[in-house]
Amino acid sequence: MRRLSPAALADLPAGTGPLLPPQDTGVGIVHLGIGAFHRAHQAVLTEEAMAAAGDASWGICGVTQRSTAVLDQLGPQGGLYSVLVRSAGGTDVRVRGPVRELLCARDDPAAVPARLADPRVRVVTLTVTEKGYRHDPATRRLRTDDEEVRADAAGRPPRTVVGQLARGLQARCAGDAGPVAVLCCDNLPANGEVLAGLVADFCDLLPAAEGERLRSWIAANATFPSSMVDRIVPATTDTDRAEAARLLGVEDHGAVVTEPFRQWVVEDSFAGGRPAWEHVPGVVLTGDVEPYEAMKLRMLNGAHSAIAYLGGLAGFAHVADAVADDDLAGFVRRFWAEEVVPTLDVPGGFDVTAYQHDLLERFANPALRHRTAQIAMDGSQKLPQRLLATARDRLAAGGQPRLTALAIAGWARYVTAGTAEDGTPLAVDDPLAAELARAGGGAGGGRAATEALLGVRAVFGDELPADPGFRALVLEAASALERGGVRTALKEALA
Ligand code: CS2
Repeated sequence: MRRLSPAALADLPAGTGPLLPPQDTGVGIVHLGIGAFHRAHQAVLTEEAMAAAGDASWGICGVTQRSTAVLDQLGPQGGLYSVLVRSAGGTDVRVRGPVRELLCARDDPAAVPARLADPRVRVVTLTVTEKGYRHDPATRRLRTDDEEVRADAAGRPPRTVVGQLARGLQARCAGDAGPVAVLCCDNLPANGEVLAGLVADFCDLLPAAEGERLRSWIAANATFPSSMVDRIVPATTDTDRAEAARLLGVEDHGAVVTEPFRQWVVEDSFAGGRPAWEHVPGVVLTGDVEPYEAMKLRMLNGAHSAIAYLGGLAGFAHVADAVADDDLAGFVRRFWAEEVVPTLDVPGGFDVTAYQHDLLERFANPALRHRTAQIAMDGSQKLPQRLLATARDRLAAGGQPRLTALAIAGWARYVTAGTAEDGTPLAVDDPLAAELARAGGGAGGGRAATEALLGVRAVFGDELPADPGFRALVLEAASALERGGVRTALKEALA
């Protein structure tokens, strides 16, 4: 079968082509971390904004950090790829064309700061996952003892994300390339502010005068808006690519799969202008993203992680199957209503009851095939903002966050037990895997392993594990998991 390419666009089925002629689209955005999530979320919404406003100057130069897979997928296709939007009712497909250039940072590290210094580039977006920032999840500061960070600060062409940004901003300063906004789109609370802090931490590693010059250029010329991003995007499989080919009549190596829902709440603070996202359904431009961020991270992502660990241990490979289980669905409903919602400062006019109902429906989407193992990845980087923040706030308010504690104990068991309850091996894919194994790996996933993991400061910090109430709840849940597995622990926690 013929492969998707600019030349093949003329033969696509009606209504499935890009909204703008790709060849007329100029690059105004550099995106760091061009994986499936970016292609199904910001890239789509940006293409729609360009089409709505008739402004084709916000095309995207996509940077992949290490993997050349995206280059192999999209390069020969002239940056084109299709988005399959799946629901119980069927699949909608459309080829998207906002990605105009591709770069691999590993193969050409000097090219990234150079690209960031183009005056036509006015927005830099990022989806590099939590671990990509090389920060300490508990303190949210740059790990300035990280060898790669130090090597970047010493002056080599940068290989870390924060190094790339800092060197790119330095190159903009040197070339007088004008103001720019750096827009973090990862699942971290106050993500813009945190990223600005990481760049400032990097400046501290530079020779004093150089660091100072960059800091003052940034203060005058760069903004770091926060944003909350939401769209479920499971990893693409061969079956998905086969479906894309069937629907389009061409082979697409870069296809991505997602759900109908999409949301992007963006702090409207763009030093160098921005795409007209206000025209796009699903985008909210606001002065304060924080309430939305906390809500989404604690509700959606918190429940996702709970389902990944407890569901994964109980042998559920997919989210939709896990929430079809009455005990797990009951757990999720009560986790939200009794423990998460009371910690939220719900945005004005927002219906948090409807939100819970809709979230459970999204999780139950039978067509998405979202793997629990995919969500389980990098738990050390996800736990603080998804589960620990809820536990901390509930305890401070005098509550007993038993269900949150069970999810945390589920994580500890998942990363130390070796196998699920049916004997299937559980892989631990986490930047702190070695440290987690050192701390609790020999203990077979039981209460002792959980107790040992509470000492991992990068995840738990100092205060929470010292709180006797927190320890008691987590260890009680760990004992229940050890005694009778997920089923028993759920029943006890819900009793
Ligand atoms: C998921 C998220 O993999 C994960 O950790 O919880 O990717 C989730 O699907 C998105 O944040 C939804 O917006």
